[in-house]
Amino acid sequence: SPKTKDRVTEEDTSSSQNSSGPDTASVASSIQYHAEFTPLFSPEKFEPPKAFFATAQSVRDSLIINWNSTYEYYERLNVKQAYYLSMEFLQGRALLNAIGNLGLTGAYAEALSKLGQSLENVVSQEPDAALGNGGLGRLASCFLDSMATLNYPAWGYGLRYKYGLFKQRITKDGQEEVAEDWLELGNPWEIERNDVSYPVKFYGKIVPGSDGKSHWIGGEDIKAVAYDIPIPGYKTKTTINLRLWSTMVPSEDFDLSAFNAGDHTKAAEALTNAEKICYILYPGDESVEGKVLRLKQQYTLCSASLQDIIARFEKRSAANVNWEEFPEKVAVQMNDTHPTLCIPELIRILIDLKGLSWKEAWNITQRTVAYTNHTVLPEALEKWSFELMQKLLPRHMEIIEMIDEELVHTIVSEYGTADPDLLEKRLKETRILENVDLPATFADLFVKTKESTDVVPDDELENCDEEGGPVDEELESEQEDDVLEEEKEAEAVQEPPQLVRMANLCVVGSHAVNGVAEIHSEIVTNEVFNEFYKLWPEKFQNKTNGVTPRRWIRFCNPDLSSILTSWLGTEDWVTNTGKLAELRKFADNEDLQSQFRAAKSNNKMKVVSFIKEKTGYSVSPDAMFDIQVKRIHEYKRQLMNILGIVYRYKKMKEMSAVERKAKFVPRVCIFGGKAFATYVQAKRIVKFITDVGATVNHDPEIGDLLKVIFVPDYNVSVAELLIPASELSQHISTAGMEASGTSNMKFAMNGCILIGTLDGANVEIRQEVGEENFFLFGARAHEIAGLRKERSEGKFVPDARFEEVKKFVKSGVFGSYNYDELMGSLEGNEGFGQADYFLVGKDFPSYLECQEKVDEAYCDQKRWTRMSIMNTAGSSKFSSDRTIQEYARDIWNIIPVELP
Ligand code: 4GP
Repeated sequence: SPKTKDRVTEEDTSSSQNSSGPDTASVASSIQYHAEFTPLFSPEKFEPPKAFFATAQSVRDSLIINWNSTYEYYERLNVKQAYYLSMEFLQGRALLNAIGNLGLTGAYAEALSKLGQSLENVVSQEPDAALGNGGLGRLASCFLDSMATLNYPAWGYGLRYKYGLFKQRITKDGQEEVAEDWLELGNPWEIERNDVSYPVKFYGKIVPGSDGKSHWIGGEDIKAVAYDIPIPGYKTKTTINLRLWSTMVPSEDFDLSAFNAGDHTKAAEALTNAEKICYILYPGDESVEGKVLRLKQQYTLCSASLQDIIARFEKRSAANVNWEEFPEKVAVQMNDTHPTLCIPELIRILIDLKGLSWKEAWNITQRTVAYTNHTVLPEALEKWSFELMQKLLPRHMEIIEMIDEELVHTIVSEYGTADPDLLEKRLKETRILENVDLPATFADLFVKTKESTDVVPDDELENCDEEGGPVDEELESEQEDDVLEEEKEAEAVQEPPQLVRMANLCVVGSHAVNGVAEIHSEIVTNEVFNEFYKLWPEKFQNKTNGVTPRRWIRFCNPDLSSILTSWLGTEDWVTNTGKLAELRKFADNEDLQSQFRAAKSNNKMKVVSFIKEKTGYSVSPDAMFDIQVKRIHEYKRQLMNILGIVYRYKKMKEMSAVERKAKFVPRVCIFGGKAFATYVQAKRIVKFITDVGATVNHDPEIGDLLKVIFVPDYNVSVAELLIPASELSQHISTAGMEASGTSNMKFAMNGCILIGTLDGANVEIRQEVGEENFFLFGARAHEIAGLRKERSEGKFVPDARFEEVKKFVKSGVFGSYNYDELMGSLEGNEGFGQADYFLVGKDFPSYLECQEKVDEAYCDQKRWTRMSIMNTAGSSKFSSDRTIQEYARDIWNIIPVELP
């Protein structure tokens, strides 16, 4: 974790002091109280880890008071609430944010200093809560901050993973993953709610009951227990809840007799099966075991959250529960397709447990649920094995089949059967079930379809107890093994797999579907879900992402914050980023310019020491800080960035020292980001970047003219340190592939200039900050398909510079690692996959030319600083407050409720 030394300035601590809050003395005594009574640390000393824990617990006391008042008030008013369901919340650290939002930074800084500690040091003890991978998870966390700040009655629901996203170590072989035990010392922010738990069932079978309802019996039962994390809003009493579920086995299911008989392993099996659901985020799903586990995770999140939401609705309705009113009290937002099972789960509960009809349940569900799409990458649009789902969630599959049948019915009646080919194409695109026969009522629609997709009859149900009583226990415990066996066999036979398309289910079951930037929403309607869009255009919306200006300016960049407050004459910009636009009129003011430069330079100094500490490299604070930090992915094209650097290095080497100095602006090129553990090509890219760094950084001819740094273990806290220090940042995805991006917004807010393609939110950022303040290059989204075709047909004529750089890499300048496969991916050679699918070769020349313009602009510091100011001034649209207001107004239909 980064050093936070000097991050909380004098100005910062005094300006956010809340006059009505507790004073320094009472804060100090609360910290001391917790230090004394926390059983986690030895009593004698008050060392930083203990100081952090005691401080956090003392802050939590204040949060709980507000959190209880918020909850009671909502309960009393019985307001409509929105629930944001997400498999990921990338919260980062909470302490600085919490005391900042409470207006208690000053009081805590002083109290800690009286106790012999510095706030900076205490803050840096906190491990990042990394319950997410990247953009989608961090977005969820920004949204929570905005919901609370804007006083919206809204909650988050997620899973409490025992291990966060892995820690990344960089070794001579590249990336190494290490488990992140973020709960090792306990989590001072959470409140374990043993009184809030729900049963969750897997496997088993469905039997009709004498009451006419379907009963789901047998199978494996686990229990989901709530852990609550209070989320404070900025300068408001509103404190909302992030409820995370942890899984365990119900106590009555512990096999005491097996344990006493000495079969400890058998007795512990159920325990482990339940607990492992919440071990890690995204367990590898290449194996069938991994797939089962992921599906169990997703269902646990949906089932426990919906049971909880329904219990709250029933409690608030008291004696007269009117289910028709459910969508007027509840909005459920599915963050991507991971919580898709909300749809069949809500229907199941309403029909099987509450006695509603199919029609009523379907109508209520659709009015309640909405879906956000975060990616158009086909591999990320989840598809689950039909058979696996049928085994694991038999009732849900019945419901999904019914939804699919209704969909077929809708399409057939909408378009008729006059053009069977077109109809078939439409059904193929929209159906929830893939490679599955049409429902029986439509069996004769296309004879062709019927013949080619005969379903292998499932004999499993024949094994079930005919009477409908509980199935033999042994048989039950073998069900999981059966699934694994059958899946493995199916894989071996290579039949077209029968699949459930979760994204299609989301679109059909939701009343609103949104993309996360204008260009992405267009791709969603024109390409990804075009058939659905033609059917229900009114469902589709755009909600351009945003980020919270509290964490991403106010708290991470105190130097810039005080400049903004003094030039704008108010601190209101923290909640009303529209104010930032007023900065435009001072863009050429010399005083503002020199303050902007001084703040940047101070932030760069912190990064210089951080880099030294983490990598051992010394970099010059006078060089341009050029940063690309994000998940490592081929479409994000870190490869193009590093090849550009290699080209620069080669040119430098070909020149005399004098020429070099005259031609090139000194740069520190910083990379950071994690590669998914099984994504081999991404890991090669990490290795390549570190190899280039090892050569360039030790080249005495080059010195401070060029340094290449790979910052290990990029996470939220590292971002909070790097972004304020950035001067140029790279958002260079193949056009049409990055849904939005959110770091681009954080960089722009912090006065960094972007180099990028016309992709995702770059398009809107460029519009807002002005074309002249954005470095644009590369092919446009609408050209990509044609270019790929051209490329794969061998018609692409590579630029000489591209050929030159590849040859240089292959010559072995960067060590003995075999880069054939990495470089091969740019060629389309036999055996290396598709020909440069991400079009690095195509965009490389315009990228290099654009980088020359960057150097030129940087040489004129007045012009550069103006551009930097214009980026901060133009970033007002990208506050998550704006995004959340749009969701609240257009999708959730909720209004702010301010506590008295
Ligand atoms: C990400 C997208 O890749 C990114 O463009 C977007 O800004 C972010 O979601 C938030 O909307 N997607 C994911 C994912 O993180 O897992 O699909």
